[in-house]
Amino acid sequence: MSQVAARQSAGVEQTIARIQQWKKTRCAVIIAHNYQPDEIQAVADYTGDSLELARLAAKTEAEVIVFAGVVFMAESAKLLSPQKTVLLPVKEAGCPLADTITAEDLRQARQQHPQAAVVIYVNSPAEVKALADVCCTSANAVEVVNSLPQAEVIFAPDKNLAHWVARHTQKRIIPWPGSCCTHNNITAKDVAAAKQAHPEAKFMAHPECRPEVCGQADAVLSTSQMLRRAKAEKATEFIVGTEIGMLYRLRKENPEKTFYPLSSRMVCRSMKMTSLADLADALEYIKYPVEVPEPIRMGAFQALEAMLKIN
Ligand code: CIZ
Repeated sequence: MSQVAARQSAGVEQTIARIQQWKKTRCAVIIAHNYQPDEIQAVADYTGDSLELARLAAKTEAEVIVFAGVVFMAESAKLLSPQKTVLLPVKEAGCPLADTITAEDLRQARQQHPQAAVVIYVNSPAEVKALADVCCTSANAVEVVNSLPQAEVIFAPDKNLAHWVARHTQKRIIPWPGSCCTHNNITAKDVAAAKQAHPEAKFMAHPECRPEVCGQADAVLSTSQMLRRAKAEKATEFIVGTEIGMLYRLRKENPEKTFYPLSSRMVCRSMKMTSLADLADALEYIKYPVEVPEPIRMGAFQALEAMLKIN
C-alpha cells in the first residue's frame, strides 16, 4: 500500500471510531437508504427503503436517529417519530423528484379534478403528503389505487410510476409530470446494451423507469422487492435497473450471484452527498435536526396511516 493510501485508510478508521463513539454517547441509531454509498451502508445499523426505515426508526428505543438519505426520507421518519431527534447529516440532500410538486400545485390540481382521489408517492415533501387522501410506495402503489372508491385518481409526483399503475388498474389515472432524473434518463437503448452484454441475466427494473424500460423487464420491482426477488430466484445473474447503491446489499446478501448495473449513469447525486465525516459530525454536533410543523405533520401522518391500513 502506498503512503497516501495508508494515510487515507487510517483516516477512515479514525472517522468510523468517532462515529461509533458518538453513537453510543448519543444513544443513536444510523439508518441508511438502499441508495447510499457503500461505506455509509456498511456502518449503518439498518438499511432499507424509505418507509421500512421510517417504521424502524419509530420502533427503535434510540433517542436520536441519523438518517443517511434525502430530505423527504428524514421527514417521513420524523412524521412517525415526532418525539425523537431525527438528523439529516447533509441538509442540502434534496430529492429532485420530490421538488417537482408543491402544496399549492396540488391544491390547484384538486380544484381542477374535484371528483378525483389524491394518491401521493412517499417521494414527496411533507406538506404535499398532508394534502393527500393516501400515500403509497412503489411496492404498494397499485394496491393503494385499487383500494379507493373513486374512479379517478390524481397520482403524483412520478409520471412513470403513474403510468405503471395505470397499466394495472381500471381507474382513470391523472399523472403528475414529475420524474426522478436518475431513473428517467435511462432509455431502451441502455437496456438493449445491458442485455447484449449480459444475455443470461434477468432484468429487474424500478417503476420510476420509463415505460419502454419497464416494458423490457423480467420484473418491475421496488428496492425491497428486488432484494426479495434476487434471493428467491434460481437465476444467478441480474441486471439492476435502479440507483447503483442498490448493488451493495444485493451483492452482500447474495455472494454467489452476480449483479450488473443497468447503466453506470444511474447515480443519484443527492444520495451520494453523505460521507463518513458527515455522519460523525451529525452525531457529535447534532446536525441537522429535521422539523415538521405540527399541522403538516398531522396531515401527512394521516395520509401515511391511511396507506398502512391498506397493507
Ligand atoms: O421509497 C424508497 O425508498 C425508494 C426511493 C425507492 C424504493 O423502491 O424503495
